[in-house]
Amino acid sequence: ETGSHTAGDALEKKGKCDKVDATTSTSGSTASCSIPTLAFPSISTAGFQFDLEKASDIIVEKVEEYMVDLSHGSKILSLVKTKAAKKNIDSNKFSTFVGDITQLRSCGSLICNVIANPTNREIKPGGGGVNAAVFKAAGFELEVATKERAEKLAAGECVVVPLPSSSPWFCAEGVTHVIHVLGPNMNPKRPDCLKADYTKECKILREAYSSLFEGFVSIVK
Ligand code: AR6
Repeated sequence: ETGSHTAGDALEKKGKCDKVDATTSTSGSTASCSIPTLAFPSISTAGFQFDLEKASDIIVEKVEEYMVDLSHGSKILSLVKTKAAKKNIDSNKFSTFVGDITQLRSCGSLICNVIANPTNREIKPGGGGVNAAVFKAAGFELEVATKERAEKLAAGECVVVPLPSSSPWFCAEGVTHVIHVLGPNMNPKRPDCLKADYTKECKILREAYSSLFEGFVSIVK
């Protein structure tokens, strides 16, 4: 009963899914058990154009801090995997997976009931990437549940939103919670770009992962 077993099964099936990154923290669960499990993508590294080397350092640092298993995939995931191996992070507890984060169970045989969503400041649907996919999969129920808890996020913050059981995503994939998290933006075409001030941005990305993992811990408790 290990996370790496789960990740291995999933990796064999990845060809059926779209090739997008989804880093998953398995917390030691397998596809057949109900221990809360968090799936999170690499925050800020696509729409928000964060530097991959710096982002992968921060993911590994935060994963090590919060102890979670890494496997393989795209550039960001292979950077994370290599760096995690150098730090001897327990691969039974944290894995990476390449596939659509909204179809982890149906496409990857991964049970992840908590999904992290790198969102925008207004926590609104659309914009592309994970945020667009998550709001589409979860339906209007997620929009309503989100508005009840938060209107806006500052960079580095997150909000935990229980997903109503009436949501199609709850039924199809067993997702019970979404954690919206706002990462730092390095994309000049998006609002609030800090123009490659990486000292400040790295601090905010660290805060984003810390608040994400704290949010997950609050669900587990
Ligand atoms: N499943 C798994 N991983 C994905 C998926 C998916 N369906 N789609 C993208 N990725 P991004 P950001 C990977 O852009 O950089 C939105 O417009 C992607 O390859 O979702 O934090 C929001 O509204 C990358 O590794 O998030 C915000 O305005 C990672 O997920 C903004 O983009 C994160 O990419 C947030 O940008």
